Amino acid sequence: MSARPVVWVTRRLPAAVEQALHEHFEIRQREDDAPLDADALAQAFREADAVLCTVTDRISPACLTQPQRRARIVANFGVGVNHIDVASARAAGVTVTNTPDVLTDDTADLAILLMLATLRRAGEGERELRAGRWAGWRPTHLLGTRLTGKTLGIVGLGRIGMAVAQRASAGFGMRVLAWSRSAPRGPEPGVERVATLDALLAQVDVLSLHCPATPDTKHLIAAPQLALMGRHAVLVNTARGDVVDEAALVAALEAGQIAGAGLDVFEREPVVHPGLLRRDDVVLLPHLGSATRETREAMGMRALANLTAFFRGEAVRDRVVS
Ligand code: 8YV
Repeated sequence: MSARPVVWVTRRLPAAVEQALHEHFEIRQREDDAPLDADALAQAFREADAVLCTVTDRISPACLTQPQRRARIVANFGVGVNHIDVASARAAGVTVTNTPDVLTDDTADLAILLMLATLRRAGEGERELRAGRWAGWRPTHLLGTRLTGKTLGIVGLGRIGMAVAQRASAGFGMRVLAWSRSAPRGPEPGVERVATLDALLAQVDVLSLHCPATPDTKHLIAAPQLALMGRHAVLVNTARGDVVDEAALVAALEAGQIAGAGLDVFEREPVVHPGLLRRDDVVLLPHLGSATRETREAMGMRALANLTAFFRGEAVRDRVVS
């Protein structure tokens, strides 16, 4: 039997995905699901023809440019590739793929969940109830803010930004404004593009981030931008922690410059700024954007499809770097 390509799979994946991977490839994987450290990752690139990685793996130049590297493709389980040194991959001739489309709906759903949870004080209410502090219904108890009919500002109008826009406009009658560096991919029904980020910030009730993390978007939302938002406005981030200056966000919340935040991603995951942890006006989730059984399985199958196409010499659907 001809040798099957060796694939290092850095984390445990849904069972159906692992089974399908075993059918096509010789799999190297840790049993215990602990993330690989820098040395183990570099070794994986020496041992395997491909590395199937996730957001918890820092794919550094040391992995990609080492002379003993065997891997020719990095298949990312996820759409964001900010943890991969894409420039080094390009220079070294290593293909990088991702898993777009399949996680769009779940991530957009989670953004809406965070908008509602933040404005309607869901986290605060649940904490109160579980702590036995709920004294019963009263007309003025835990009053939040209505989402329906408000103005949403979207930063980054790609697939996920557009899916959030549709939900907000069709489901919640929101006015949807967007600022994006990318040109429209097609019609953008229900969305008004705004020329500058500053103009967007000044108008929003809810600001929702959907841009990738790149050197250009690092701390895109920092003290000056938070100062432009209204005191009633809330920030929602399901994109990447790096897009927001977390220390500036804490300062803005403490100063009452904005009303709250709903966050699924953080600058130093899994560490969360202590200033966020002690606030009641923020809702914090542990990077759950794509975390449904359906989507995690679809992401795995998409990564598998990219790998099989690559090793068959066929067109690879989701090439980030060729
Ligand atoms: C993934 C994500 O769960 O796809 C992304 O970019 O942020 C998440 O939905 C994560 O990247 C897994 O690697």
